[in-house]
Amino acid sequence: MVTKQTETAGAGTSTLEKKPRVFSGIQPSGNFHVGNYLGAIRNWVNQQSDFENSFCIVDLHSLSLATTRESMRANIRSLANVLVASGIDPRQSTLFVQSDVPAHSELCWILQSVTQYGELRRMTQFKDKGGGTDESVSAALFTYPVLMAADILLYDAEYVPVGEDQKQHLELTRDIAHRFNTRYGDTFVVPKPDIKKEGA
Ligand code: LTN
Repeated sequence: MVTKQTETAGAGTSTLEKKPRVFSGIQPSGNFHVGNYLGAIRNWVNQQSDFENSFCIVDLHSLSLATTRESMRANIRSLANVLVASGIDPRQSTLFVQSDVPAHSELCWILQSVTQYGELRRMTQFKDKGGGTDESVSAALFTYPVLMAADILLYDAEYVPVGEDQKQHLELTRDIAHRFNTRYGDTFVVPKPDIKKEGA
């Protein structure tokens, strides 16, 4: 696991701790269960003091499957409640809703220009949800992994806690970051997955 970096400033009168940045995303899909807690949230809570954390309720991702305005609103609110009740401390970490920050959508568009059609078509989660066979799935389901890349790259995150199911998306994020940096100059931190065995 990652160790903290400690920087000593000046003549040693003040010590500035520079913690690695971590970005975590969770969908307000309305089916929060104990598995989410054991697999992800518990770890998020436990490593709050070791990292500079952003916890994001990714409502724009949830729009990729049909929903209603009422359930979206209710799900965002109840997920925020669950996260705070589980021990995510807004004084220590940043907890926010994705759609409140327009830069996620903006960067998503820009990153689409360095993402290949074939890369997205090969995503197993896209195929599992009917992509490639069901012509009526949303285009957002197709570009979903690019929005996820935007989430992560926007915050210079070094680590992203992910389950096995999101490993392929994180690989793509790394490829996109690397391709952008090669084409336009060093811009994005290339993030690493933080995969926990326990609860996976
Ligand atoms: N795709 C993820 C949710 C998610 C995410 C992210 C996770 C959206 N953006 C950025 C980590 C980092 C999921 O369904 N679990």
